[in-house]
Amino acid sequence: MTGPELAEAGRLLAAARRPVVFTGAGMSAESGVPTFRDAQTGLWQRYDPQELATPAAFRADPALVWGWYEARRHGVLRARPNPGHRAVAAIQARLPETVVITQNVDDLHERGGVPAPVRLHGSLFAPRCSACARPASLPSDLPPSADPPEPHDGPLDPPACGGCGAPVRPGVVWFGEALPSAALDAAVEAASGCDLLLTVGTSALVHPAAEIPLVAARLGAPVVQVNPVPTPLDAICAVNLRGPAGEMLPALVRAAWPDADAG
Ligand code: BV8
Ligand code: ZN
Repeated sequence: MTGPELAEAGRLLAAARRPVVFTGAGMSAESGVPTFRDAQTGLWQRYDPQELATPAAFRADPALVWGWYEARRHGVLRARPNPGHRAVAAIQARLPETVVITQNVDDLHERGGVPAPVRLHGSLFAPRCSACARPASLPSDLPPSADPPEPHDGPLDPPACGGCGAPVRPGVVWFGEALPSAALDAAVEAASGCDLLLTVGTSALVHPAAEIPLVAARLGAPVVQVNPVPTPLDAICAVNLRGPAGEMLPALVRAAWPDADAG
């Protein structure tokens, strides 16, 4: 994609001082991390992610749900940030007031150069006790230097809490659970004060996260969307860049700052 859309989006980015970059699963698709909409693989094909990602599912079958998250965590360990993640880091390097807000539970923004994204839905790398919330250490797969562990594909008993002995759970926000208030407050504050919101790779169907771009639009900030397909956000966007994040974001950085290294 070249042409007017990219030029216009580049102009908006070059003019911004306090942009927000809001990301969803599509941001990590080109790193090989399946999106929520993508079909599940292996054993997990039989399960609807929205059913597995609930407190009820964990209560009913902790080993099934823990196994699913360990399979996803191993998948992320084998993944690498893509040029899209690095372009987001390049934007933040150029505009230090940039706030990156993600719905993703992978750690690819951090590995791609964004040290502290606002995490609305938690992380695969922050397990805690399901009873006393005591932080738990990650199962010692292998030392970081070694090759990532073989893909895990099946139920796995969660470790017991070192404090109270209850099952450890993944540090993610499940459906029906409240978002961490500090993260949600930081996201709403950033969206309320931004002068551009870039929404990347989200279907904007999960709430309250999906309201963040609306907050920015309601307060007059231009919204630019990167997604290969239309979403409910199309109508509020000044520009829709129809393509994959790994290609569109580096192109956008080059359009905004022709001299820039897009990361
Ligand atoms: C709550 C962590 C109450 C776990 C996740 C209002 C209206 C309707 C429903 C609700 C509402 N308010 C609340 C609800 C219920 C529910 C909800 O939103 N349901 C929806 C599904 C209808 N929300 C909740 O339950 C929330 N909690 O409301 O609690 C409460 C309040 C106070 C006190 C007590 C309780 C909690 C929601 C969080 C759930 N956890 N993740 C885990 O990961 O396992 S959500 C999870 O799904 C992800 O984090 C993400 O947010 C979402 C998936 O969405 P996307 O990231 O957008 O990904 P998706 O696959 O959908 O789309 C990918 C997109 O990328 C596509 O558009 C595709 O075209 C595009 N794409 C593909 N490839 C590329 C690409 N784009 C660019 N480049 C590419 N290469
Ligand atoms: Zn405990």
